[in-house]
Amino acid sequence: MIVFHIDIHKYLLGGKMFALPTLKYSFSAIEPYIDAQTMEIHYSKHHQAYLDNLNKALEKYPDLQTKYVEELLIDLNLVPEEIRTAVRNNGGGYVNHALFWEVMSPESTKEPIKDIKTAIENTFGSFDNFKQQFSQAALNRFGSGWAWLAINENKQLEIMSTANQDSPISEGKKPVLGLDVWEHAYYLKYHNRRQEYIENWWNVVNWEYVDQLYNASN
Ligand code: MN3
Repeated sequence: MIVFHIDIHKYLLGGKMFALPTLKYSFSAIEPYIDAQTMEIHYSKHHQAYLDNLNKALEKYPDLQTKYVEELLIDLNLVPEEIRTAVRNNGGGYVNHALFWEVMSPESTKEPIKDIKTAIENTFGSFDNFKQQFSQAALNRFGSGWAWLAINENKQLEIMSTANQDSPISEGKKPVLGLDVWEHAYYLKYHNRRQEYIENWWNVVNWEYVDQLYNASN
């Protein structure tokens, strides 16, 4: 029995087509770290496009529309071959971004709190060590992709990175924190300076939410 994330699978609206999750803060709320124009384009154009293309791919498959997106991603071999790549890219893009908006907040505590704080310290020695390793994973991702903190098969925290819109879910892991390092996530403000984007991003991490997700997934 697979236990899904509470806050991702709510985006599936009772057997209807998938919908764009509500952004809980304004486009300018996490400035100056992420600028309003980037947020607006990222959410209303990029995320919308992943959603539209996911829905389009599933048009001929009403039985798949009633599943959680995570169920489609967890074993892509069960998805019909003709839409497998579309579901991998757009289903992945859909859930990755749904998570990304949630793990950011204008009211960041700046540092981990509660259980996720303890878990990070136990696994990585300190928050600073973790931050360094995670940032390196984000920096080293060649081309487009994501850096993740995920819970692995042994219920251990693990830093990982995926290419394109591949989800850790497809590798049997449960993401609790993700950083989008596609150029569309930072280029307007940071141009080619991915490292600066990554450093600044730590100021907006919603550790309250990451802690909830950690507890719900563990
Ligand atoms: Mn993106």
